[in-house]
Amino acid sequence: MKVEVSRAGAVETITLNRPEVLNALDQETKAAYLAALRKAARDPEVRAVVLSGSGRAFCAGEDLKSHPEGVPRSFRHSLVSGYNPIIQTIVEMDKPVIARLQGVAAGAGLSIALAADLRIGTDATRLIAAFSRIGLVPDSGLSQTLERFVGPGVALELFYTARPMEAAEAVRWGILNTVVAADQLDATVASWAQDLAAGPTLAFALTKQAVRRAYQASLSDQLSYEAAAQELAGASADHREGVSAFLAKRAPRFSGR
Ligand code: T3D
Repeated sequence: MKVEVSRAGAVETITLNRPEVLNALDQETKAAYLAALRKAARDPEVRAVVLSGSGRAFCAGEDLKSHPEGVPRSFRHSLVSGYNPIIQTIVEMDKPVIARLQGVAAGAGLSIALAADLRIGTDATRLIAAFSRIGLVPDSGLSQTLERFVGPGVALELFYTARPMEAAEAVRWGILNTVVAADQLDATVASWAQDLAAGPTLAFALTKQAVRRAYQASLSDQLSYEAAAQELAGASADHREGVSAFLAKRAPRFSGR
C-alpha cells in the first residue's frame, strides 16, 4: 500500500509508504492520501491526525519519475485536482494535525508539512523548497504558508536558492515546534497526538479556525468571531467538564463534545 492508515485510540496516523523514492507522490498515492485525509476529517472518533512518511524522508513532493519525459501535461490540473484538495483538507479539518518530520520534506512535501498545525522533527530534518531547482514555482500553499513563518525576504531567499533549512533554523522560525532525538520521535509524536486527542476537540476546532482566519480579518471581525466561537465552546460538555475538574482540583476528562 502506498498510503497506510493506522489508529491508536482517537489518533489516526496516515503514512506515505514509498520509501524507495522518499515518499514522492504519484497519481495513485495522491488519490489514496486525499481519501485517507477526508475519511479522518469526517470520522468523529478521530480527534487528532498524524502525517508521517516511512523510511528516511517525510516526502519529496511530486514523483518526478512518474511523467514520461517530453510529454506535455497540465500542471494546473495536477494542482487543482491533486494537491490543492489535500492541502485544503488538512487545513480545514476540525481537528489537530501533526506532521512527523524525521528527515527531508521537499517541494509539495514541504507544503504538506506546513499545512499541518504542528511539526515535530529531529536533527536530520531538512526542509527544502525544491521547486526552483526544476524551474517551477512554489505551490500547494507554500508561497503563503512559508512566507507567514519567515516573512517575504527569507521566503524569497528560500524559494530562489532552494537551500535546505536545517532543524535548528526551522525551530528558530517557529516552523518546527520541537526537535527530539531520532529514537524519541515516535514516542514524542504519540504523546503529543494522544494529548491533543484527549483535549476539548470542539474548542480546538474553533481555535484552529480563529488562527486561520486571523490573517485576513480586521480586529473587529476577529473579535466578533471569537465571541461567536466562545458562545459555542461555552455551551459544550467539555467546557462544563473543564470547569468541574478545575473546581474539584482534578484532571479534566474531555469527551470532544
Ligand atoms: O504536477 C506537478 O508536477 C506540479 C506539482 C509539483 C509539486 C512538487 O513537489 S515539485 C518538486 C518535486 N520534488 C523535487 O524536486 C525534489 C526532488 N528530490 C530531491 O531533490 C532530492 O531527492 C532530495 C533533496 C529530496 C533528497 O536528496 P537525497 O540526496 O537525500 O536523496 P536522493 O538520492 O536524491 O533520493 C533517493 C531516491 O529517491 C533516488 O532514487 P534512486 O536514485 O535511489 O533510484 C531519487 O531519485 C528518489 N527521489 C527523490 N525525490 C524524488 C525521487 N523520485 C521521484 N520523485 C521525486 N520527487
